[in-house]
Amino acid sequence: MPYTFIGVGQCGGGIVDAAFYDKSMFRVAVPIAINSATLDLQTMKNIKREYWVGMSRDRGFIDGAMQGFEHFVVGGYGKNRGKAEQDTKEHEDVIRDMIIERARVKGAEGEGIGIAVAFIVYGLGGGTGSGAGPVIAKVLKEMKIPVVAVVVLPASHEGGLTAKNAVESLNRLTEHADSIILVDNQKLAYAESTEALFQRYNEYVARSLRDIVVGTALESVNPADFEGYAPVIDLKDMITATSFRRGDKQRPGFACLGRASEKARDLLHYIFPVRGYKEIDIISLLYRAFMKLSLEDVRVEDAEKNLVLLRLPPAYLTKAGKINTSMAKRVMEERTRLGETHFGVALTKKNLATAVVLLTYRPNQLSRLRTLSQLAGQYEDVSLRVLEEYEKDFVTH
Ligand SMILES: Nc1nc2c(ncn2[C@@H]2O[C@H](COP(=O)(O)OP(=O)(O)OP(=O)(O)O)[C@@H](O)[C@H]2O)c(=O)[nH]1
Ligand SMILES: [Mg+2]
Repeated sequence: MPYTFIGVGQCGGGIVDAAFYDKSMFRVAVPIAINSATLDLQTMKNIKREYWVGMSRDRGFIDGAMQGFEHFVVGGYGKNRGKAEQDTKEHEDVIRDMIIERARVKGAEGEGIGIAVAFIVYGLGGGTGSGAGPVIAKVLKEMKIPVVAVVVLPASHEGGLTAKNAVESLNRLTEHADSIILVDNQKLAYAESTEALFQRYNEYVARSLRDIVVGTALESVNPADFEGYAPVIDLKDMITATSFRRGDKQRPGFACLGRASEKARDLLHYIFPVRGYKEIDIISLLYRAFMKLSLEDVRVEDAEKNLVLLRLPPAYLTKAGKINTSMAKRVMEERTRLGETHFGVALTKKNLATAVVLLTYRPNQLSRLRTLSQLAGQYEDVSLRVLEEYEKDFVTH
């Protein structure tokens, strides 16, 4: 099985659960939901018990199938990041074996561990995810598995402890992840009921990730079959687009994502499929994705690098003029400071044209990281290391 999606804690579990709503995800990836509270695991709709890993305060990691699971996995860490980190470190070997076991059972035999890329997903502000997440990223890296971290920034109003957890967790994660994709709860801060919006936000993030993973793995184009400009990209491109390499040093970039979609046929034509593919303005689709970035206070044109994956019904690539992919590429190229755009087209069987963009920044460009670092500093004497050290790390000798 090429990929694994590891959701840690309530937030991480929620996003991974939403990603596996589409069953085709199970064909390309193994889900793993790690949590210290059975109740949270039970709220998931698509990730069944066989994919659960419990965290018990006195027994470490426990397989979802174990007798008495509910009895041992209770309570959570209640925002105690340090304790969750410590417990994970103590039982590192167990979680490593569980990951290997799960990926191997589901994957092709004899292919080693068989994980081409691991996604680790969690909320930075809590205890379980923010404590265990970076340790699990380290375990994955030690197995030479590329790690894409999808992590959720707390909103500023969530307070000092939450910001401190986020800063400490990011400090550690930066050492191990290849790329860091930020989802910012500040985007929901002005809404009346944040909790109710979590699910919709999780679905938005999940759809974007799914487009990239399913689009590149299961529905990639064969450029020779199409008239239009339809380059193929894969998850390696995604990691290149969301990390920085200078000399022999590699550092995770800090990326955000955006997604927009549009019906490819209107309802009448869909019911009587004669012709009916309407023209899609791909540029406005891109602009709509830019309007819905997962991070507050960023400018599209400040991104160092970017990536876009368009998913289109095949008809759009055969009939000339339906979609101008070269123009879309130019729009992206005009919005990267390093002049590095990764542009890909994939197919979909759905009645939808979608654009997913990833925009990658250096940490110093992101005011949200500075705000959280300040908030954390007011709570305790901590700061976000990457804001001081990231650029230094890149000075070549
Ligand atoms: N976007 C989003 N954010 C969430 C969700 N659930 C929690 N959060 C945010 O994530 C942070 C808390 O993380 P949780 O995932 O609840 O904590 P945990 O990892 O379960 O850790 P514990 O403290 O042990 O419960 C807070 O900043 C919340 O705002 C969710 O479903 N979606
Ligand atoms: Mg929890």
